[in-house]
Amino acid sequence: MITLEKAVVIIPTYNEIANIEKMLETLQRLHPALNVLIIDDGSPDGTAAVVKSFQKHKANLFLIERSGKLGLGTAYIKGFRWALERGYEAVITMDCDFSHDPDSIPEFIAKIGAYDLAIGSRYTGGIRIMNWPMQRLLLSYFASIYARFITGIPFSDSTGGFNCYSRKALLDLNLDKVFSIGYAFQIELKFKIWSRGLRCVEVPITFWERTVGKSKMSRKIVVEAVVNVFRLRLKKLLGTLQ
Ligand SMILES: Nc1nc2c(ncn2[C@@H]2O[C@H](COP(=O)(O)OP(=O)(O)O)[C@@H](O)[C@H]2O)c(=O)[nH]1
Ligand SMILES: [Mg+2]
Repeated sequence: MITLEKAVVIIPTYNEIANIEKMLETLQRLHPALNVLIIDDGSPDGTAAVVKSFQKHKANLFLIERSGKLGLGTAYIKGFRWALERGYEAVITMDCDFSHDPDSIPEFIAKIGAYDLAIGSRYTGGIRIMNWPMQRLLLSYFASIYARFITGIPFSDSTGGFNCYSRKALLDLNLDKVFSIGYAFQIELKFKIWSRGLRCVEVPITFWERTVGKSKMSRKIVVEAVVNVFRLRLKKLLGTLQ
């Protein structure tokens, strides 16, 4: 059983001033022993400054600052390397906007050991997404179906961002070869871990649309996902998936 001291939650942030303080307070209240790493991409709204002031009274809160908005995928890669260097056994990925319920974190960590990847799924046994516009829901739902159809990945929610990786999964992955920059990153990692024969499990979650701040979803991110799902399939067929 992995303890919270051996786990870290990585939260990428871009302009999350409306959420960051509440998120840090919530994590401290619910799971004080859990390590927290914020990866901020130079948010013009001062998100990083809030993290720094919080660091004065939370020793296990860490911050990596990057110079500009470089994408969710590259932020996580940076965080994964950081976590591996420090010997953590479980790494949780979570958004800063309370779409993912921090209460569920221990449930994810408890799966690691028996599994190498715990996937938060909004679509097992029904759809559990609150307050998303129908358009966005359909986009996400069909993105998962599309990824499953093209790549054969057996998960009901391949685009979700609330996941937990074992140290072994991150070591097995060739982090240098991850090519997705935006949200396609979520599909790429799940596909690669599953393709390597590592043990994966889906954990049912409820997703709540953010109540404050803005989504960073863009057309560019969608196009990247459509193209990269094909690239994954092709690389596997050609035997060049790394
Ligand atoms: N560091 C970093 N964080 C990002 C970037 N894009 C999005 N995020 C963060 O990733 C999480 C998910 O993004 P969000 O805008 O909520 O996307 P949505 O939930 O898909 O609408 C949030 O915590 C964002 O602040 C980025 O380019 N860099
Ligand atoms: Mg969000």
